[in-house]
Amino acid sequence: MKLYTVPLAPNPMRVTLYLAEREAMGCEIAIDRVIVNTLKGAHKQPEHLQRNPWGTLPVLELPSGRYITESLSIIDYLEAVISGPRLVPDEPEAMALARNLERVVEMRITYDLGWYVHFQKSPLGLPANPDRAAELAGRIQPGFDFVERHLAQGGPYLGGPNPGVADCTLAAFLQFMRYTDTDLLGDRPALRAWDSAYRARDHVRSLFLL
Ligand SMILES: N[C@@H](CCC(=O)N[C@@H](CS)C(=O)NCC(=O)O)C(=O)O
Repeated sequence: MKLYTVPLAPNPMRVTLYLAEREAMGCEIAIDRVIVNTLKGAHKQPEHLQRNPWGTLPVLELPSGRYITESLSIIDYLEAVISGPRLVPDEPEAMALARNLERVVEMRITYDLGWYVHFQKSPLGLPANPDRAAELAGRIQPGFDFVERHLAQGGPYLGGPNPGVADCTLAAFLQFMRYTDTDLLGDRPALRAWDSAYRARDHVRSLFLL
């Protein structure tokens, strides 16, 4: 398998964090990583577009030669094919709650947060739009409130005692937020404590550039 990826970008980073979590759990993972230089526009060149017509990253090339082009689908596939301890629980209710949490984090926070970064200070050089950035910053706040309440009920990870895909997703996008030198976390002590503790762990610390 080959993972086409790029450092810092949040969707590639959520897969990187997912793999680091599985490795830390003792899983053996044989994946070649290939950096596609988005700063030089390599993701929009024919070589990458034949892998993924959307010209985005990450992309996983399967042993069959086919490609998976959505980060969450890549994670689902890796959950299925890499043996050993997994991030998503087997028991149906726990599985549904973990998947639900990940979807809420993505739909209520990280989707808008990604666009916030681009309108605030885009690493890809997209034009800034302070009004759109402010609007998105406001839209994200209820999602952060939800996570704050959620962590106050349990923790230390978003879904309880063990790291899950929701942690990988949120941590990846908070790093992306830091690229803008702005901080949208507000007065939310549980969320801030989770953010610091998640990034400080040995097997992920070196993966965070910001
Ligand atoms: N829904 C996709 C989104 C992928 C995506 O937008 N990736 C970004 C990096 S985080 C990208 O490649 N952006 C470059 C572009 O859209 O030109 C996923 O979850 O993988």
